[in-house]
Parts: sequence; structure tokens; C-alpha cells
Amino acid sequence: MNSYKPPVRDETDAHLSVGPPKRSAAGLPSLIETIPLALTEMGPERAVKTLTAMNQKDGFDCMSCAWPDPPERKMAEFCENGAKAVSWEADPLKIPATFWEQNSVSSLRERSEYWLGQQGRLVEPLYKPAGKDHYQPVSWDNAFGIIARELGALESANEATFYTSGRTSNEAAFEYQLFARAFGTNNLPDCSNMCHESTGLAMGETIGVGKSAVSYPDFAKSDLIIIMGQNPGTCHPRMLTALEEAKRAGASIVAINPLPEAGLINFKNPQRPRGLIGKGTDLADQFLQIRLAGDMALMQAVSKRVLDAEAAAPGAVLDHAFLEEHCEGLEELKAHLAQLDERDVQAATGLRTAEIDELAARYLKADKVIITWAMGLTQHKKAVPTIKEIINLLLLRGNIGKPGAGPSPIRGHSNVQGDRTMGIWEKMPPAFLDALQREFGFDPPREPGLDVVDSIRAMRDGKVKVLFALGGNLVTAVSDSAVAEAAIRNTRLSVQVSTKLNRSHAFVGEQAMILPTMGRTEIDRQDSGPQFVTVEDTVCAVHASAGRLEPISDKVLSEVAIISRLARAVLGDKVPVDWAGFEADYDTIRNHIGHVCNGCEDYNNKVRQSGGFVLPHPPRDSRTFPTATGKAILTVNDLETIQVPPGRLLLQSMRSQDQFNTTMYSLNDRYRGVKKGRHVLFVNPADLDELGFAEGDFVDIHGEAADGVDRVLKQFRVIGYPTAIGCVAAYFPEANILVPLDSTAEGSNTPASKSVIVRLEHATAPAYAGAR
Ligand SMILES: Nc1nc2c(c(=O)[nH]1)N[C@H]1C(S)=C(S)[C@@H](COP(=O)(O)OP(=O)(O)OC[C@H]3O[C@@H](n4cnc5c(=O)[nH]c(N)nc54)[C@H](O)[C@@H]3O)O[C@H]1N2
Ligand SMILES: Nc1nc2c(c(=O)[nH]1)N[C@H]1C(S)=C(S)[C@@H](COP(=O)(O)OP(=O)(O)OC[C@H]3O[C@@H](n4cnc5c(=O)[nH]c(N)nc54)[C@H](O)[C@@H]3O)O[C@H]1N2
Ligand code: SF4
Ligand SMILES: [Mo]
Repeated sequence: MNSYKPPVRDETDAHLSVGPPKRSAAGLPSLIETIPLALTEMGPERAVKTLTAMNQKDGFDCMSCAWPDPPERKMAEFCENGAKAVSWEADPLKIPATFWEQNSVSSLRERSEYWLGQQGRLVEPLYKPAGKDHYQPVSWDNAFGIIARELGALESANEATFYTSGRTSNEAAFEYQLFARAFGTNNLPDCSNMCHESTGLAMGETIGVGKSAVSYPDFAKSDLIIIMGQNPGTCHPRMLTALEEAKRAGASIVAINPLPEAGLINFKNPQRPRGLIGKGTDLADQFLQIRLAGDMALMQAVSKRVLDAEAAAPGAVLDHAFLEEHCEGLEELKAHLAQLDERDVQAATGLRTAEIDELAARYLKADKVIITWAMGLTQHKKAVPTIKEIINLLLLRGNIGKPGAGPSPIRGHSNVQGDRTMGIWEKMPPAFLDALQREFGFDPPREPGLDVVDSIRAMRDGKVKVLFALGGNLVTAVSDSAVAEAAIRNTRLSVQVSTKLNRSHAFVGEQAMILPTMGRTEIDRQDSGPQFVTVEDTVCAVHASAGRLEPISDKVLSEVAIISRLARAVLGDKVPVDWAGFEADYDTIRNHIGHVCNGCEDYNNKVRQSGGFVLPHPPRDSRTFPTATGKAILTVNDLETIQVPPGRLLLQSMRSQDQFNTTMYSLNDRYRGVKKGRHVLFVNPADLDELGFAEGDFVDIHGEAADGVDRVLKQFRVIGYPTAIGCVAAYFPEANILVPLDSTAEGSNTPASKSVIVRLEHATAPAYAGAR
């Protein structure tokens, strides 16, 4: 058995309560949640200053998700989640200096993420020397000196890995990748490796660009929007406003999900008086309750119906002009789909033939179709071919590169897409590295670096000795928690640039460092005056962001300043880069971005236009496909369905409403009816009956991994829930214990955190359950 000891549970789990799930998202309850929370967490002055500037053209970009801002802004241009993210970051509470004497690093390992996040802002650099169990304050100069010493002692630059989370600005990201490459490594893992990597790969290979091929106004021009493996009500709340507008303009909406998620079914727009108290808008015209990982089979089945319709009415169904001029692979796809066995489709999807027929009929009726998706598709073993099947379906009828149509992956972190544009990727293409070389006059390393999973493996095996993390919470976010914790503890030095405490400050190397940084809400003053930064949203729009609050302490530095000083300490004058100039004036970084990054020419001017600018996207703009062959590629993908043995279930890990990844705002998940607890398992009542369990039972959840290791989540309470038969759900990150490090999506190496085969066993109630 795996000896993993899970983190302590919050006492509040003792007060767990479960009610019926909600049909509708947002509306009055959402407003009621937002305002008092902002007032209590930030106080009235900070609340007003931040909320009125959020997502405004002269304000700061919401640091939560990557959903775009509409072209025309309203007074309050944020959602409940955005307000929670701001309240969490702009918390005026500071972690006092005495905290570090009172709390050892090992004692922090016993705390929950929720508790850690509640301790306040990090306000001074901290260092844990080797052999000590406490952090102690350290000056910035000494901190950089220690990091430079450890990086300098490595035998090769590839013994260090430089992680990034998606809140980092374009300026900091560009400078950070430049530093890592000047130091000599492409080890630039990022949260995207665990997120939309499968998307980037599948779209890159088939259409040549791994980003959304629609822009904001396309939603309102579409006839049909298909939302797959995505929970916008919880994770991209303002997307519901765009869907509502599309619906009013005549679009139909289809939701494909194992769970009937609240926002997909009905939406009460809190920005409209009627939305506050009225019935709201019924969003989804069709809901397909698919089995986990059944989407590849579904897309193939719909494409097959499209091809059958064409065979019945030759010339009238496919977009022949488009296919001939821009695509290749049609004949191979036809031949392959002709072999598709409907029984395999039914087994994989759990859907009735009539439901799939209806979806196909909707697709055929629509001239302009958008398909969106998120983690429900990317975190499976067959994620890459699944997304390629979406592209197949869209290409058949020319649903790309025209208004109101296209594939639209919806990104997670607010600037995860921008970070990639800036070069945060372990395998940036040669053209980017050539541009860096031309611009800065040094030869960047050419061999690909380590992604997240490979970085964990390398730390585990002693091959990577220094971990530097620009934001995020790697140890909690990555799969196989026990392995990840041991891997990071195996390093010589781990450094975290952070705003608030998390578990990555407790599972650390022999030496550890915490470098406190400013958040998006804060005014960033440097030698040339107040600075702004830039970000890119999920539909490739780039714009400026400038904070409004005084920084939490004069000891915190901006991310740009931290990397500038780090680079000077580590590299000295090894490369001809004016790091000090970068820190003094971010325009100097933007000038380089303009010369190096795709589509960013004249960057300083374009980001100063009101509302910013949209990056070029050849398939979207001109049906130009920068693939290996210059054409969009219809692909043949062998259908493979996960075989779940009898008596076993397939588990997905998902987000609750009151979390942002590993950050917990509260322990509630209002839309799913769960309050004050996260150690729960959502199971279909029919599965409970069949397996001999009842609602409210406590179970141990055993992962049945190919490697034979018995990974267990202990004493979870069972909730009867309308999830697809055979498919259960628990929350991320708790469920990460069950995901083996080696269980990843083929090609993208993204942890397959939404398809874990599990076995349930009866468990005793935990001590706290007596309080129920
Ligand atoms: N409130 C909140 N907002 C967030 C975040 C957060 O943690 N909290 N995180 C941000 C980040 S980084 C990201 S990446 C996004 C994530 O946004 P989502 O991907 O929407 O988030 P998940 O909770 O992972 O939800 C996955 C959805 O896919 C469904 N699903 C799971 N497996 C399958 C499948 O096999 N097929 C289909 N069709 N559906 C499936 C689940 O039932 C669920 O509705 O959200 C961003 N926004
Ligand atoms: N089982 C399972 N695992 C998953 C997923 C899943 O669905 N299921 N989803 C995956 C996905 S999509 C993602 S994106 C990853 C997320 O992985 P990460 O991006 O690593 O995790 P976050 O929880 O977003 O990071 C939060 C921390 O970032 C720091 N922070 C916040 N704001 C700032 C800032 O402005 N600057 C800096 N420097 N630091 C800041 C704070 O200290 C905070 O604690 O998790 C992945 N893991
Ligand atoms: S939709 Fe996303 S980016 Fe927009 S306000 Fe809400 S959380 Fe922030
Ligand atoms: Mo993500």
C-alpha cells in the first residue's frame, strides 16, 4: 500500500451538508456572495478601488480565468469568481514576522490549503537553510546570492527547472524564459503542461495554430455552440453572458458533459434586472450526458453521420470548395469512419443512437458552428486524438476561418496563453530560438527541455537539483501527490515566487526560499514611474493591466524586478542583456517582445491602444494553415475506449465553485449543493445500489493503476448525484493522490486526471463525522 499521508482535513468538514444541485447559475445568490465577501476580506476602500477597476480598459485584468472582456464594458465587469480572486489577493492581512518562529516547515505540511491561504500575504523574503525546519527572514541581496551560488554549483544548466503558473504577466514571462535560456536550459515547465497541452498539440498538428480560432464577437454570430468537457458556470462565469447573447441572436447550444452542470442548463444574468429575480435563460437546447472519455467516439459518430448525409445527397453537405482548397486527408477519413461500429460508440459514450442523430442533425442544419472545450477533454489518455476529431468535424463543413465558427479551447489561468506566446515552453520552435539569438546575440540551447511530469521524474531521480517556480503550487497541482512531494524534497534548493502561502512552501528542497511578489491589483512603481503589464486572453486579445492599490509592503518586489535581479546575480555579464533597464522601464522589455514574439510587432504602441489588440491567427483570419504541409489536416484516429472492469468506476477530478485550482476561497460548491466540505464522492444512485452502498456512506477510494500501486483516498462521503452511469467525480486537488505520475495523455504528457479506474470499499466514519 502507498504510505501516503494525506493533509489534515479542515475541521469544517465536520459540518458538511449536502442539498440538491442547482439548475441555474449566477443570479441574485451570486451577487449576495460577492459584495459582503469583498467588504469583509478587503475593507470598503480597497473593495471599491479594486472592483471598479477590474476588467476596465484603464484598470487591471481579472487574475482568475482567461475569459475575454467584451468590446463594450459595463460598470461592473466581473463575476463572483473574479471578485473572490481579487478579495483573496488584495487581502490586507500580512503574515507577521513571528509566524515563522511559531510554525515550522514540517508543521505547515499538516495544514490544509484553505488554512495556508487564510494566513495573509507574504511580505518579506524567507530562507530555510539546510538542516533547519524553519524559514527565517533574509535580505533580497542574500536571497539572490544563495540562488546564484546553488545554480552556479550545478554541473549542467539542465539540472535546474523553471516552472511558471499562468498568472504571470507577458513582461515577466518573456524576461523569465530569456533568463532560463541565457542560463542554458529549456527546462521551462508550466501549468499548461497539466492543462491545455493536449489542445496545443492537436490543433498545432491539424490546423497549425494551437489557440482559439474565434474572437469574442463570433459567439453572437454563431448558429450552434457545442460546449464539451467544460463547466463555464463555475470556471468561466462570464462566458454565460456571451452564450446568453448568442442565444438571443438565435444560436442553439449543446452541452456534452457527464454532469448536468448548473450554468449550462440555465443562467440568470446578474447584470440584467430580470436575471436577478426572473426565471433566467435556458441555455442548452440539448444535453448529452456522456460517459467520461467518450467524446472521441461521439465526434467520430457525428462525422460519420455527416459523411453518410453527403453520400445520400452528394455535393450538398460537405464544404467541397473549402476541403479542396485548404484540406487534405478526406478520403482516408471517409474510409476510416466507414468502419466505425455503432456498438463501440454506444459503449464508449453511454448515449442513445437517437441522441447522437439529433446532435448530427443540429450540426448539419447550422451554417456556423463553434465548439468549445476545456479540461473534460484534455486530461484523458486519448485527449490529443479526441481534439483532432473535433477539428475533423469542423473542417468537414468549413467551420473555421469564417464569422461565427471555429474551434475554441477555453483556457484556464488568466495569462496562461500569453506566457506561451512569450516563450514559456520547454520546446519552443527553432524560429523563436533563432529570433532570440538575433535579438540578444547569444545562442540559446536547442534541445527540448523538461515538462512538468518529466521535471517531477527528474527531481525524483536526482537529475534536477534546483526547482524555481514563478507562481503556482506545483506540489499540489501535479498528479501522484506522494511521488511529487518526495521528488521536490529530493532537491537541493526549491524557490517559490508567491503572493500567499501554499503547500509548495511546505514540501521543499534541502534549502528553500520564498520570494514575495506583488499581485495584479497593486501599483507597480519603478525608476521610470508606474508600470503596466500586458496579458493575452483565451481569444488571443492582448491588453494592458495596471493595479490600483498601494503594494502590501515595501519589501515585496514585482515579478519583473525579481527576475531582473536574479538574472544579474546569476549571469553577471554572461549575456549582453540590460536586466537593470528591464526593471526600470517595462517598455524596454516590450520593445524586445515586439522583435521576438510572433504577431507582436510594434507591441508598445499596440498595447497602448484602448482595449489592446488581437494577435494574428492565420486559420481564423485567412484560412491559411501553417502546418507541415500548408493545409489543414483531417486525421485518422483509432478509437480506443477505456475498459472499466465489473464492479469498478471511472473517476474524474474537477473544480468546485469556491476554489481556484489549489486556492480555496471556502469549502462550498453551491451549484452542486455541497457546503463546508470537500472530501466527497459524487456517484450515480443506480451505481450505489448495484455496488451495495448508500448515500451518506463513507468509503475508501482505491485507484486501480496499471503499476499495481494501491493509492487510496480515505473516508470520503458518498453523495448520490445525477452523474453518468459508471462515472464518479471527486474534487481536484484532493484526488491527485489517485493519479499515477505515468498516467498521462499520449503525446502531450498531461496527467490523465479525469479517467482513473477506482474501486470503492466501505470505510468507518471519520472522527469528525460524529458531529453530523
Ligand atoms: N471557479 C474556478 N474557475 C476556474 C478554475 C478553478 O479552479 N475554479 N480554474 C481555471 C483553470 S486553470 C482551468 S484549466 C479552467 C478549467 O475549467 P473546466 O475544464 O470547466 O473545469 P473542471 O472542473 O476541470 O471541469 C471539467 C468539466 O468537464 C466535465 N468532464 C470531465 N470529464 C469529461 C469527459 O470525459 N467528457 C466530457 N464531455 N466532459 C467531461 C466535468 O463534468 C466538468 O463539467 O477553469 C479556470 N477557472
Ligand atoms: N487532478 C487534477 N489535477 C489538476 C487539474 C485537474 O483538473 N485535476 N488541473 C490542472 C490545471 S488545468 C492547472 S492550470 C494546474 C494549476 O497549477 P498551478 O498553476 O501551479 O496552481 P494554482 O493553484 O493556480 O497556483 C496558486 C498559487 O499561485 C500563487 N500566486 C497567486 N497569484 C500570484 C501572482 O500574481 N504571482 C505569483 N508569482 N504567484 C501568485 C499563490 O501563492 C497561489 O497559492 O493544476 C492541474 N492539476
Ligand atoms: S469570467 Fe473569469 S476573467 Fe471574467 S471576471 Fe469572471 S473569473 Fe474573472
Ligand atoms: Mo488550467
